[in-house]
Amino acid sequence: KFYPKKELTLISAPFSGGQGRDGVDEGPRHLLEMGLVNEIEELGWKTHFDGHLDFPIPAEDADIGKMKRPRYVSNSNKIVYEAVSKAVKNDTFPLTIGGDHSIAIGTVAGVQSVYPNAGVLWIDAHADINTPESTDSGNLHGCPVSFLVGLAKAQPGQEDVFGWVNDCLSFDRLAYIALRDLDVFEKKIIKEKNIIAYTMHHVDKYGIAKVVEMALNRLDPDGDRPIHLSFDVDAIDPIYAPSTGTPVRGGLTWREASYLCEAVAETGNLVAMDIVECNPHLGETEIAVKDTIAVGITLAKCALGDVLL
Ligand code: B3U
Ligand code: MN
Ligand code: MN
Repeated sequence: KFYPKKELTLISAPFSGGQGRDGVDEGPRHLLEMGLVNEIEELGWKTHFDGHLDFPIPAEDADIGKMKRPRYVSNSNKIVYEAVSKAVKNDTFPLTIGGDHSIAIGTVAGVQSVYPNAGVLWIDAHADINTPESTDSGNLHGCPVSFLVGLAKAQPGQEDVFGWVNDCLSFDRLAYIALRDLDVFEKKIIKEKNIIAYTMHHVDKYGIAKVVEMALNRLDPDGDRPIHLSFDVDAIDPIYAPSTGTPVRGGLTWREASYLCEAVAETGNLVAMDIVECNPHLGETEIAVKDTIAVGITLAKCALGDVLL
């Protein structure tokens, strides 16, 4: 239904300003070097790639409240937003590779600008829904969802650097899978707003196939909504994807993660995908890094129809 021409725009967002660890901005280069484009093209997707996005560092970027590097994160996300919305408008599937998960402010807002009823499947160990007030770390990769759903509001007298994001996503068009490391505020808001959320407890209880089915049924009851898959590799167990900034034990297996992407591909409604938080500086061994990058490539392939006959 979507993208009948099977054309894809690869958007490289080598951005690490949403958290404190160097290296996550090297994720895209490693994904490319390991053959991402080739693998995608072998699945029949004509792939456009214009090079890595460039994110200028602002001369002045003092904290705003607890937020670290707010202008850098906001300005960079405007660039991601433009690239993603342009790709969708050109009838090409935007595959955005990060970079840390703060770049999903731009990817989700960009997809929503063209498909304002799209649902977002957020696959992550974390809910990334802290507000600028609730965050303990001040890292904006823990906050992107709060901007998208309109929970984050500039305080009186504060510079409103994220004002442009404009609550583009409603709570009922967001679904989480693989959660297992939530802050107190995040748990509270998920319950209060009745957000669709499947934790690893649900994956254990029902199995991944049932969980994906339930999540999709609630996110897209009539089966006609465009779906944006935002995949944080820390959703996957660190046994398989160790090279990431905030690994949490007890995550998805390689097959569960692959199945999830395949099942979303099967709906025919997938319109965009993000793969974020691969940090090649963080592997204990070269094999650990390679495994993590290989997982990223596998997720993209599964979501783009590999394994479906
Ligand atoms: N919830 C914590 C930890 C965290 C969120 N996202 C990641 N880590 N990757 C925070 O900093 O907001
Ligand atoms: Mn995340
Ligand atoms: Mn995460």
